[in-house]
Amino acid sequence: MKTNAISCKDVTLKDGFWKTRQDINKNVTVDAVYNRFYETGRIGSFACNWRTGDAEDQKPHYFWDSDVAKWIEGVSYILMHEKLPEAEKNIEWLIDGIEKNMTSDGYYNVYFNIFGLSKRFTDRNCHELYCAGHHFEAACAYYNATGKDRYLRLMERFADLIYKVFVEEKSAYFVTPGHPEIELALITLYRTTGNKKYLDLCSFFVEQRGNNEKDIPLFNDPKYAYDVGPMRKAAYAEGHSVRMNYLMSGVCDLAYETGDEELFEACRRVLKNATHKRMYITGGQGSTYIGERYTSDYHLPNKTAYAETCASISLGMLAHRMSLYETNSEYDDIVERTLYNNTLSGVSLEGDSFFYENPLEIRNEDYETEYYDFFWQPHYIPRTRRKVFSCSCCPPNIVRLMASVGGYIYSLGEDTLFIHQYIASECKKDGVSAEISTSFPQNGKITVKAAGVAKVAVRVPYYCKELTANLPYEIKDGYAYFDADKTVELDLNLYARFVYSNTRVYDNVGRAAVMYGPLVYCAETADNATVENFFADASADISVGGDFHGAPTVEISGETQISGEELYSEEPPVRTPATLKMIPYFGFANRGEGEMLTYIPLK
Ligand code: FUB
Ligand code: ZN
Repeated sequence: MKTNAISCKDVTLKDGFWKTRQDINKNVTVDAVYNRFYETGRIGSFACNWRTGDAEDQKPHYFWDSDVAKWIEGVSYILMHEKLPEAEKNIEWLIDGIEKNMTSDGYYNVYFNIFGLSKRFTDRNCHELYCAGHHFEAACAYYNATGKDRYLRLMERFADLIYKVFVEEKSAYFVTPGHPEIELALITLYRTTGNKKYLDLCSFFVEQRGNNEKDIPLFNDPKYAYDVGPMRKAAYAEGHSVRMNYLMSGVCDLAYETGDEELFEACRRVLKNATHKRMYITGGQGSTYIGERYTSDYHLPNKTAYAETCASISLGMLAHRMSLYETNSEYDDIVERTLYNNTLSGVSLEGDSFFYENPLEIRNEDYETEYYDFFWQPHYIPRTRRKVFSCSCCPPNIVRLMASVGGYIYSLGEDTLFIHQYIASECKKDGVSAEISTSFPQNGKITVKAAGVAKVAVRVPYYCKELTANLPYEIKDGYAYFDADKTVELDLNLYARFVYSNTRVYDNVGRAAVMYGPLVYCAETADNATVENFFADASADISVGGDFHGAPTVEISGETQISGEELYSEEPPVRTPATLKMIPYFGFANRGEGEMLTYIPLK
């Protein structure tokens, strides 16, 4: 059953786990990202006045538009609720740059406007349509927040040009974008303007992908940007993870608007492969930095996990869209897994530094090895977060995700309000109002009040073995349906548990992860003398307590096993009973460089 989205504009977060993070995003991250983008030339590039001889490190890159547009989009979601005069002034300056430099036929890209408009739309891997898409998303968000339509009108001109070049003239050197994203953005543009041309353009890009003679597969690999065949037949999560998630989000939006069940079935197949065979327990995706891509089923190495922050954010975007197309708690479980783990770990607790890659294990020795094979250098992930990256897609993605998290909580069916995520908040839309009060994920107690609907349907997460409720309910598609005339009081009865991987995940054989509700845990040397030689007793109780930035810490029991000095010995290691303290994975690497372990060896 399809339900209607309730956007973050109609939702206000109340004090709690996510409100704290939204405040950090607003008070710290927004400026931190802007300032780094200013220093690195990204902001200034919108004036399109870089010339040979100017500072090389300020020279525009062909996807800088996307970085800044994502920042504008994120700020716009905040502007839906409150004023940020300085940021709004900066956005107006950026729009001035777009307006002044947009060509008479409606083209804008900070790289091509400077380095050669004659080269526009000639290289499929130059991200022009990806950048355009991020501008469309930002322009719609800014318009929806402020009512100011200058940016939106400029982007309509750009979209009209793209339609003319790609659909009517067919004059571009390629047919579909090397980096998808524009597909989902065109649906947003269609929804915002009501212009069906943008829906048609999205449909054109989706139907043509893997289905035309002109597109040359990127890096000679048809899987890389999903050129394997018609999207309608898509069955596997292949290639570059972020590209795939954005693409399938666009496909899902298109299916939603057109009711195209065959297209949606492709989303089901791809999501199933992605999340049942190719996803880290943290919701991370893309097992290797080579191509930032999926590898093969069950190949999920811990230390070299790429698990890009953008990949988990975009996986959440896809799963949320799918949950609007059909009610199925599994989709929202995926959203929740990404949000509380691989996405949150992408930003420091203070909000000013970022992980691009999110490993599941850090061992100091890997970073201290002096010998590197000349031809094969292992890729180990930075142990601390960075302020900015040369390819800085993740930080502004954090800004917009944090600012729009309210949009993942509710949706509206015919007579039913759906609660997808347990986030303390209030919503008001079309005569319907609701309020969620909770300290989740500290515990599973949740109160829901709703008015203006007959029923309220709350997701029963996969880890809830026993749902306690003050009122009778019926379960359907993973949701508990209650009459909405009374306040619903729930307890998901959260508990800490060991979670075992499929034994085909080679790294995790003989190990287990620890979870509490949606939270994955990790052990760090900041809390433990060593994390290396601990072997957990999975039959012992896990103690839950304390508070780590709004979530509990846990302690597991087991033993340490320490050998003597010999490299080899017939003496078994000495075993000593011990405990291991673990914190939520999202908080790792906030206390300096140290070792970290997510999958714990078992006794
Ligand atoms: O290529 C643009 C963005 O940078 C992608 O979405 C990320 O994966 C990173 O490659
Ligand atoms: Zn990224």
